[in-house]
Amino acid sequence: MTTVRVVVGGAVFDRGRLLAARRSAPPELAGRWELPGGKLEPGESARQALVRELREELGVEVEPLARIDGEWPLKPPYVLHVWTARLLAGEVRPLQDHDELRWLTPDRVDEVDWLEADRPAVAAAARLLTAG
Ligand code: 523
Repeated sequence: MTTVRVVVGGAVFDRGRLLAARRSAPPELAGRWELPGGKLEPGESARQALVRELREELGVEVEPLARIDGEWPLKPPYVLHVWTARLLAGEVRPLQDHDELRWLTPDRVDEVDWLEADRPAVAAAARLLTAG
């Protein structure tokens, strides 16, 4: 039996918008958009992993807020969990893994080509933003 391993993605909010990040690698994912994040390291909580990944990839500090209900399959043994997060400090820059970043208002989240696994969480995040 294989235990699932968690990849955490951040639905990062700032001033009523959601952050979308375009992957630059690997080739099969390049050009697709995601909620930025990555794999949990041993001993790390999802919140800790999210803070670390967004610091490394985007150069910002975030505060994880709450998990969005659900778990979405990735390449086994990985599954995607998504947390909402608030931008605390810094300006997002594509330091690693991404070549473009975009802040989307909730009515415009469908304008980018999200990775399949991210779509339900993106829709939920947009509903949260719309509800204010
Ligand atoms: N996804 C995905 N959506 C999403 C993320 C953060 C990741 O579908 N929002 C997928 C993409 C990869 C796998 O999850 O197939 C691992 O994500 P990755 O490469 O961002 O994780 P890292 O950065 O921890 O990976 P390593 O560079 O391998 O350590």
